[in-house]
Amino acid sequence: MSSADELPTPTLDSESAALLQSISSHGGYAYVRMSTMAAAGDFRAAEAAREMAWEQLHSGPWHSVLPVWRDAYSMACLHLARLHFLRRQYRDALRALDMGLIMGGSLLRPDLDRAVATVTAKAREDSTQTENEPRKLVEEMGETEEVRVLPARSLSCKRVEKKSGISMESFLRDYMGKEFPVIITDSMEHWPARSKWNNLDYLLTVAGDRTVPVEVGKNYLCQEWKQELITFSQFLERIQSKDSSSAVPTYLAQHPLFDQISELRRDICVPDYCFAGGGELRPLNAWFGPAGTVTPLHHDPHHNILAQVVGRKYIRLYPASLSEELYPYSETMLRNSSQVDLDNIDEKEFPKVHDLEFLDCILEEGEMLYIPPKWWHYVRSLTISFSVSFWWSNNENPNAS
Ligand SMILES: O=C(O)CCC(=O)C(=O)O
Repeated sequence: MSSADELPTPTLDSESAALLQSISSHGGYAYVRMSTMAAAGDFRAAEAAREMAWEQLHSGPWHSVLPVWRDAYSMACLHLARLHFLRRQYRDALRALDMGLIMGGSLLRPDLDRAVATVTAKAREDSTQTENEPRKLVEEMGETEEVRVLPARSLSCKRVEKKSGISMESFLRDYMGKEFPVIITDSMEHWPARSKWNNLDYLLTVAGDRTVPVEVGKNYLCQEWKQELITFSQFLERIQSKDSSSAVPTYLAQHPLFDQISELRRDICVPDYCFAGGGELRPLNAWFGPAGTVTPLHHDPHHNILAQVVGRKYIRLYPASLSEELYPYSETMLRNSSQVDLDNIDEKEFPKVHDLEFLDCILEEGEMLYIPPKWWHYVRSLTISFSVSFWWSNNENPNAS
């Protein structure tokens, strides 16, 4: 075996003894035994160790899981990935590494990231290149049929203003300072993502074998809604299939995809506007799905720039001052969501909603929408759509969550 067959894991090598000791002190003797055998090359033991850590992660509410078990989970994923890599099972290796990145702790994250880069490079080296015409994710878009399925009164009130060439000064004074929405039309031309993300082959090459969490169902307020872990290529297949705009879309929503897949992160640029006011940038989120995904009416505590990279979306906004009339849920977890289903308003139960004034828009490819903190927003994709949200907190209120 040459060193080229090995996945380097320097953090694991230096932290392993201390981590195993800590796991022992929390009663994880069986895990320690399996993990030690895995480190010596025992594949079954690696699977067993990962299973044991997985059980610990699911033994109670997520916030009460001991951090040491998250690191134990990453450790087992690294062992498994290493053994898959030796057998040239690159997809399996990537799956194990992604599970470690998504579910594991922070201690071994540098090793997981490094291993992803090594496995990806090796897999590409081994695969044969084809030079066909690039396949587009979204074809040329005209007026789409989905415009007909917009909520009642859509596009009948005031539209969000579209502006080009907004200076930082004007953004601060006229929009962020006044907490008023605006669409910026010309700030994304230089993003590599603008040309790359509509190319199916590019997406498959950089991310096809990576595992990502997706949401399946009408939206997160519905009972039948669930989350799944699938590969990016399975996800792309699903969103392209003819019935993808049916009642159960698959949505890669509010996921920090760019922390996980660095090649996609390199395709985007943080808009300068996000640094206006000296606040702190939050993790960037991806919103990628077929036509017909709906993010129901809700608000967030942060400033937000929602950048539309591929496809188009309908967005409706109500100011924070109308919260009372939008019937927020009373449960703590859902207090930022409205009970009103804009696609099917129950006027008897929610009589105040119908006549409320709102702002709305169709956010086109290459445009960015500024959504001020606490503004209610409803979002529906009209085509296959890939957006990125940039949240940042105010200087005065960095801990808002
Ligand atoms: O694009 C979406 O579906 C929702 C985006 C959103 O809610 C946000 O950026 O806060």
